[in-house]
Amino acid sequence: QRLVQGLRTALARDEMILHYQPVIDAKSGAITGCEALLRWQHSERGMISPAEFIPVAEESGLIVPIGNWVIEHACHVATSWHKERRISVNVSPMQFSNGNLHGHINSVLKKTGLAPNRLEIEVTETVLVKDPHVALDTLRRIRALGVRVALDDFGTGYSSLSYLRLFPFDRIKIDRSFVQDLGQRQDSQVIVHAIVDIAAGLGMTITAEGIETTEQATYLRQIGCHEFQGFLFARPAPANQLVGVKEEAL
Ligand code: G
Ligand code: G
Ligand code: MN
Ligand code: NA
Repeated sequence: QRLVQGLRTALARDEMILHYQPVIDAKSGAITGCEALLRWQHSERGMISPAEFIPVAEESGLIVPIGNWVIEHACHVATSWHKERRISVNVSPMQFSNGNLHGHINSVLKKTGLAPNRLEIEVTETVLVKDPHVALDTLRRIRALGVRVALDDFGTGYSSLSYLRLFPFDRIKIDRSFVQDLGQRQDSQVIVHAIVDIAAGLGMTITAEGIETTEQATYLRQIGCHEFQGFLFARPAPANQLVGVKEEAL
């Protein structure tokens, strides 16, 4: 496939870039961190979405070197930010099974000097499905470094609640499909409220993602959601174009 060929040389050609989307405190509106989101600027096809090329990178195994680059680049950029701001990085299941994820993170932290507690790894529960023992061992080692671990896209998988018992996540991110239904569907309101109560009861921080309306933000704040992320506040942007959060959104 042509995409695979292009992916093989994308890093060497400097075609991979990271955009950053701010995450804000639900009460104060202060930026608490940013999520790094990978973009591929293809020489002929222009910007290709990760939704298109991440699956190809996973099938071909190229996600391991690309994912390693994402971690190193994101940590390097974050060292120039405000000392309180966190950088969140998405990690694919294959990075757990192939390659030495824990060792790579450790060496990147040493090399960049980023405080471990400013790095957060976002995993989806698919990481835990494939090989739970290997994944849990790696997650524990990463967490032992002082790095935070978040469960991404929460609510979209199969047995989400059992994963909350299996591993002590620092944060859960409520999937945007729930957030976007909040105005239309009362069942989504009930489910999101329950997720927030469970996660808070377990001592986890809750981030809602995909917030696009003030009504969604108001409801989420009211039920005790801690942090917000979404187009309402800020879109993903290159590091040098990161601007403040839209005041009128708060
Ligand atoms: O940014 P966007 O909405 O286009 O991202 C689409 C999907 O790609 C999301 O599920 C997101 O988690 C994933 N994604 C974005 N950047 C990365 C990355 O650096 N690594 C991995 N594994 N997935 C990513
Ligand atoms: O799977 P993950 O949660 O990592 O995906 C993050 C993706 O969500 C990114 O591709 C980002 O562009 C997208 N995103 C962020 N905020 C919003 C939003 O408010 N609305 C929509 N539709 N997508 C969003
Ligand atoms: Mn994510
Ligand atoms: Na998500």
